[in-house]
Amino acid sequence: MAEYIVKAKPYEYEFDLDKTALIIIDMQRDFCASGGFGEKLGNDITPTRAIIEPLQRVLEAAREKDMFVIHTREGHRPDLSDCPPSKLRRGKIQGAGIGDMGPMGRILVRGEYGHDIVDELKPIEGEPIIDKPGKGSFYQTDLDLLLYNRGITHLIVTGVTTHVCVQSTIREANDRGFECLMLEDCTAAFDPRDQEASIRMIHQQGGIFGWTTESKHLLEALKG
Ligand code: TIU
Repeated sequence: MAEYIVKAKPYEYEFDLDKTALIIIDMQRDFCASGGFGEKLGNDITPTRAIIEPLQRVLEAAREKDMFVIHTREGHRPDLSDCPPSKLRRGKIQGAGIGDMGPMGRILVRGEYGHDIVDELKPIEGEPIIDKPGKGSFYQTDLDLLLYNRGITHLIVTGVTTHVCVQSTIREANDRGFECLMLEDCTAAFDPRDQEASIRMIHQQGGIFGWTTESKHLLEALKG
């Protein structure tokens, strides 16, 4: 019998604290602040800002329970040598320009102000930050190793954007055998249609990629 049981779709999600990690994907100023990559792609960033508050509550609860917390950031070396030419090219077409100067420094470049995580969700000591060049958090990172070494089998997945980096990460995790629970109100897409479709895609077919729920159900379970 698992330590915690959470009301979720398509059915209850069960987990043990010491085998579970909270992963917070790309809550960077580049996706959640004015002038960043998200906005340069032509999006309204209201939805990505709106999840900061519920996510703070989940982060606080996870820290209280000593749950393993991992943060990720999407971005590249200053010389962009780790950015595929295809990604650079398509970024430019949409006017976003990875590596171009914006109001928060060079877009999606490591070390720049815009690339860093928003103040409200700042990592604390002991919480690894995974710098990733792609959308998925496993691709060309040591995330797998960190999880394996801690004996993590379950991931509670949050962050932005649901249909891009969150979904890519859940799909990668699913193929590696992790049990993923995505928090619907702690993930955001710029377009509500993408949010809705992403949620359905995760939990359909008996949980083809995992489970989804609202953060209140996780918080209720943790309070126990
Ligand atoms: N474009 C978009 O919606 N998102 C990204 O490029 N990255 C993440 O989702 N983090």
